[in-house]
Amino acid sequence: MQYVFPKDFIWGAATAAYQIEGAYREDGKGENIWDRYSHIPGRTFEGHTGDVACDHYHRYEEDIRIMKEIGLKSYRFSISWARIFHDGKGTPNQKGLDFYRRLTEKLNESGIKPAATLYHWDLPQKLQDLGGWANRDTAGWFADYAAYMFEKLGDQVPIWITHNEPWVAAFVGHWIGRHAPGITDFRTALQAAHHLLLSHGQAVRAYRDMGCSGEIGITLNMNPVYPASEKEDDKAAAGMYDEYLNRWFADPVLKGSYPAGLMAYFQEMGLLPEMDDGDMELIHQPVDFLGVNNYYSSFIKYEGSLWPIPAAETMTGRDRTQMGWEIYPEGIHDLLMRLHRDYEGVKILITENGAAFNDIVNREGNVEDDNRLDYLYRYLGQVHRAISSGADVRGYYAWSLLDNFEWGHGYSKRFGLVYVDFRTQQRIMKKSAHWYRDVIRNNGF
Ligand code: JJW
Repeated sequence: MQYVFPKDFIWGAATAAYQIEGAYREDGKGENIWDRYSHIPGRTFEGHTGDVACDHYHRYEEDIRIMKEIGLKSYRFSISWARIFHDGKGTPNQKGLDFYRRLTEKLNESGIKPAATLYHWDLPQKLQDLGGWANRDTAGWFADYAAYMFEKLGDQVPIWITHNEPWVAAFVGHWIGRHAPGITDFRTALQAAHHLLLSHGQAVRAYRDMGCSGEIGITLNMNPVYPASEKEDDKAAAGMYDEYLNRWFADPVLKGSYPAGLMAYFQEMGLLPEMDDGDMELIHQPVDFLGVNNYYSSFIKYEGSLWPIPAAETMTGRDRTQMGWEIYPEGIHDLLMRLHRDYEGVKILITENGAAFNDIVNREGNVEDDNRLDYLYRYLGQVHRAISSGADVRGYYAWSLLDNFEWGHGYSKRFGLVYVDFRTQQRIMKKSAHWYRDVIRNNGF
């Protein structure tokens, strides 16, 4: 074996509630912003929605059997807030909670550590009607929901993640407008970003105050950022883009401040969000780990006209996945080393990495996804290289366990280790899943 991983390395796979569960109005679940958004004509690929998705709500036992077959040590999933609180707050819904009790008890019986994400983009619609993440009160409602989950599920869940990719929730949801709630206002996005961070801090504080014994962190989408050329303009644009994409969330959580360059720039443009004294202190609580989602790298060129960030991603001619994301395995190594250096030995869980490809079921009923296997092989090789150089990486979750609802792309992008036939709900372990099983068994490859 070329790559042997540390003892007790956490081998996992990840999913999210809206992307797999279906059962969108069963057992007292309330409407959330993705239910609303996906039903608006033109918002998603061919009008796809998460109404049924992988029907995991009803098929979770079969899915856990597949996880056992792969040999997963841990399974990362998310909790649908509107299943627990129909309106986001108020009276809890016992049936919703029961589902996550059944799921996590079964996982533990199967020797699979549950890792629960509290917010994976599916805000209860009733809270959106009150202003959503642009409303400061939403942070408090999130903390109340989080505390309720810690109380009811704390005995089953050893790993908690407050938020998944708040950058995407804030900026793709409120500025680019390609995700729910589909708002296109930069100031709103920056305010939402601040409240997402604040809600993280409040939830972590609740976790500590309740004396919970597990670990808690936050998951950020991060790309290593490189200038597209040696030109000074491109270097400056890359620095700015890095502050925007990576540091806008990582610095407050891990250092207690927004990055200075972009802070000054937003101030000059009159875009700074409203914040209270003490917010930063609350956001800057010790976390037990940083969750990192990485798929690709950003090669940045200066783009004078692109408001408000005059920097744009460019292509470098490398092979791409079906998402159009270039395959650059060295990027994850560079990212991990950078985090290790700039956030002084931070403990990292890679909470997502993976690739979408146009899989087909062959005449023998198999899915021979060599392209995905190759992607995982090369990225994991670079993760190993970073660990060998000192990065404190404790685990790796492949995105995703199952093919699922890829947001605006609907079911047209398959990220799964396991193929899902969305007409019959048949599951087929792809070649990559069989390979991953061997990797887990051997703790390396
Ligand atoms: C959208 C960029 C405009 C998911 C996006 C940027 C602007 C054309 C995969 N991670 O399904 C989406 N994923 O739920 C979480 N990572 O807009 C999990 N990043 O587009 C996976 C990035 C992403 C994105 C999606």
